[in-house]
Amino acid sequence: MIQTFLFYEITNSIIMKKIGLLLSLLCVMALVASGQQPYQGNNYAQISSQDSYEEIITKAAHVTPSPRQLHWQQLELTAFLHFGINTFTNREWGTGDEDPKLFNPTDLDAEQWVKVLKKAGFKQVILTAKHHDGFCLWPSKYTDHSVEESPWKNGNGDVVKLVAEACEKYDIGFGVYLSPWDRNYPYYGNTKKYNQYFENQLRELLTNYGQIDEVWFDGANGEGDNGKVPEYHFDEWYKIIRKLQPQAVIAIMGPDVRWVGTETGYGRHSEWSIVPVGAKLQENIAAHSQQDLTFKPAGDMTGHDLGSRNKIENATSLIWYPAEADVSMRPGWFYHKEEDDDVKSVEKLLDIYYGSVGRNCVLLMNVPPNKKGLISQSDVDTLMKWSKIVRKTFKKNLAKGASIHSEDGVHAEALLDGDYKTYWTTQNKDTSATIVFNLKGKKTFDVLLLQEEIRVGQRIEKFQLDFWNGAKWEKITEGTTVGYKRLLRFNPISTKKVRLQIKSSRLNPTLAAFGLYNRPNN
Ligand code: FUL
Repeated sequence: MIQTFLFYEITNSIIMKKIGLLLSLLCVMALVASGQQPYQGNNYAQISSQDSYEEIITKAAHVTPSPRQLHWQQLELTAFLHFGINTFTNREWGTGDEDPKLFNPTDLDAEQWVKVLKKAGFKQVILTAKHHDGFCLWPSKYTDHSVEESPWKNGNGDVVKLVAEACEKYDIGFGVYLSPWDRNYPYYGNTKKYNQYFENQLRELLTNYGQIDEVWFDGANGEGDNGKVPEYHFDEWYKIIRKLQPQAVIAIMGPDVRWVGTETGYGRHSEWSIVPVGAKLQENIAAHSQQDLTFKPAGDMTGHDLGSRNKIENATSLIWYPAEADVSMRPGWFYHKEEDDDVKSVEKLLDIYYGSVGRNCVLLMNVPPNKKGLISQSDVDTLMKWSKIVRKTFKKNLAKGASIHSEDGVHAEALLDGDYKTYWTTQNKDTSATIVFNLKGKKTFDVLLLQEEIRVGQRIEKFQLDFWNGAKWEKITEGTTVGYKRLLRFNPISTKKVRLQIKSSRLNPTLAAFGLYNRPNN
């Protein structure tokens, strides 16, 4: 009986597994048949010397984000938490010889950090697990320069763990900042020893703290005591991350997310996510194309123009490499009491929001906890006021319910359905288009929102919004790139009819969303 039961159990579980497998196969087949294959992305294009100018532009129009880049882009708002030994020494860049005993937050509450940030609209947080001073916020087995040597919780505390757990509890993403520059490690100038040390610490972070969604490698760098800078084995580091946390994006000195180029929180007016790959990266990319990009960081990403036609026409290959705009809400990255009165104003933070999220970037805003181990109440108040205004502004799309006319356009209803996965596009060869919105009565608005469907590509190069003044069309505003999201502000307009002209696009344009909004007065 037992045997029969066991046999039954085993065959049953095998059958169940087979049924499960069959069902998933059927699902994939159904998706493929319906044209909805699981999204893969195509984030690299090789350009051959035979390609004509038009062919290069068409190739650029087909470069798209990898699934991890797409997920990251859709977060829009991520928060930086600069916290560490500098918080206690009142420095920005620690020297590495500070006494770990100085690290002693009296009321550290990682749940307060995460709750506040989530409430303010952030979808992910990145903690400075190790800054340039080499002081580890987790009890690393490989150094004494860590929380383990501090009086905090008698050396039994682990800030990385507390933040990781809080992120899981409140369901937001978690990332780690790990500075390649380490001013404490005694053999920093020794390439072999240092890479071994760094990789050991990277592995600790990627294995002991659940899911990691972003790994941030800072570009700031300096010499060790012997006057040498070790050669960083980036390829090895990337491999470790891809193996242990394949969903994580690698930012700044990494292949998935680029630094916008300033620490002001603003993107460019024309912010392209498709950029040429520097010649140095060439061999590596060619070898890894479409599999798992592990290439050396791109060269200078701080220029004024990174992805215009001028830039790509001479490129040898192109990649999807979107921008992250980092900025601190305080003058410094770490908390300093004397800066309490210089916290950025709500108006400034709003301007930064429009200048980053509204310019095809992800905003990475730094909110540094204080010496107590809490986000100061006045910072909390500023963040709450800021996020309330953002929420209020985008609560009601005043274009909703409009009747839409777009010659040669398909799926115009997708522009207003609030679903990013559906999109309007054109069928003809002409890459320009006009869309007219007959609003549901007269509306007053002062913000335009546009979103391209980046799973298809980033293509729009020039657009203009007009309104009907009762007798003729008049220009409200204009712009160049759109990308994942473009927001433009202008003086309030009251009208019953608007027109969006797409004047130039690299191929058929797409739009997943069109919105008109009215900013609240306070
Ligand atoms: C810079 C660092 O040197 C700053 O201290 C800070 O961490 C900032 C985000 O990146 O390169």
